[in-house]
Amino acid sequence: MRFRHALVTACVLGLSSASGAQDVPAMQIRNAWVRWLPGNLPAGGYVTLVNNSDQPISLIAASSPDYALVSIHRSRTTGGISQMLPVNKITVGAHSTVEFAAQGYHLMLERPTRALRPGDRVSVTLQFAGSAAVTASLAVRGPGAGTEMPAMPGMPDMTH
Ligand SMILES: [Cu+2]
Repeated sequence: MRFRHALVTACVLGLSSASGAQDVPAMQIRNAWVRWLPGNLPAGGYVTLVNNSDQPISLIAASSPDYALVSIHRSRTTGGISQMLPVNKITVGAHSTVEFAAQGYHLMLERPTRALRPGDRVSVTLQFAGSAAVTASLAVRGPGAGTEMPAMPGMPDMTH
């Protein structure tokens, strides 16, 4: 029993040092932005989740005062057909990072509650299991922002 108690204490200490003593939050949000599309089309939201703690942390929900509907999606391309599927959670391993991307995880932001355009900022609150919610400010960018144009290393140099 004594051994078991010691283990629990160690866990609690580990958690608090990750978020308290060093002043580093357990979960940090970086590179937060939205690809705005015209005509009230759903916008894709992208963030990088940085887990500084010793435990896995799962993103389980997202909400925003700027969109009536926010969901967590994953894009998948199978047999040349791209589709988006809702995701229940995204688990970020201890001391790991998950980067959202057009061909991967994204937030689906629908029904904006105010007129938005590139240059604005929107606010999204991310709920985590076992960790405090984090509100991030996302930069609204134009439709062409962040498109993942593959580098073409095989292209011959056309200049002579
Ligand atoms: Cu989507």
